Amino acid sequence: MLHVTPEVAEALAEGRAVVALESTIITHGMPFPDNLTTAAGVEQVVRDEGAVPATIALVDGALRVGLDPATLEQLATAAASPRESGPRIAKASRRDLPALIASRASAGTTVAATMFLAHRAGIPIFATGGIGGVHRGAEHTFDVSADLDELGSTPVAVVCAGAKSILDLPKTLERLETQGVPVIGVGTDEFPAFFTRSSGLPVDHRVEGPADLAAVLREHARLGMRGGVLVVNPIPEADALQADEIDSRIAEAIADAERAGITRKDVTPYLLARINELTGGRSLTANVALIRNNARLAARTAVVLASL
Ligand code: PSU
Ligand code: MN
Repeated sequence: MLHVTPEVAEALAEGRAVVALESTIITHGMPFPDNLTTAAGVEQVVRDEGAVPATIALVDGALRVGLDPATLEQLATAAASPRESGPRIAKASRRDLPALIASRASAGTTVAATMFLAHRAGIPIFATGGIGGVHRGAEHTFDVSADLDELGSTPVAVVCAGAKSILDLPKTLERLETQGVPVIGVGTDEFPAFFTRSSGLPVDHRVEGPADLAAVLREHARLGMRGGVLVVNPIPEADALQADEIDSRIAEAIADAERAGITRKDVTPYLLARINELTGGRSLTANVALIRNNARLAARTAVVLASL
């Protein structure tokens, strides 16, 4: 069922380094044209490190692993705009795949859906910006991203910059602990808060770079563990935002979402777009920098893993 590009298929068959990349970040995470330049740039970062990028998406009912530039552009130009009443393209978490395939739809795949598909394609490592998690107020709404359950059940390493404080980070970490997901800090003792390097919340294990990280991933694989590994890589110092400022913009965005009655799968895309507006685009610049930083780490780690 997977349409894997010849480049990705050959790399996998030869045991070379491949890095999976998600596509909801393109369709629902950033505005056009920044989404397109970012997606293409991130693929180039992976290539520059000697690995093969495999961006995963649903295109006209086909599950694609590896996208050509024209398809990347097709997804990017269909990106949802917060100014429109409804998105022009679907956001597919794992559970959305069967119905969207049956109706020949196109969709960006979330972290959960991308992990699920990467694993089926045989790709053990995946880079993104931030994961979904337990939303603030989840004790009332039960809004917990399917990303966390996928991390608990699918053996793929996800390299991210932590999670945005649109989420309840302590509860997100509790959920990961319950699910048996190792959270590995790279060059940090703290769980990073996406736009900032620290959250005040400790990670249990720290590594310093790709070689140490690959060793952890290798042991995780040798143990045959059921779920994934969450690798948290803080945003580079030079690109980080001021904590007090971004926290108040995030609080405003959450209040706006409540006032506008945004619920369910629209919550995260709405908040990302609103934060971008409220920061005058500075959140987007930071977002691009941290994704590139994560893609670099994932590619370097994939190269070490391929050599083991
Ligand atoms: N967080 C971000 N950027 C993103 C997303 C989350 O900082 O682009 C996207 C990812 O694709 C993630 C999804 O898997 O949102 C989570 O959505 P939900 O909260 O509806 O599960
Ligand atoms: Mn949700």
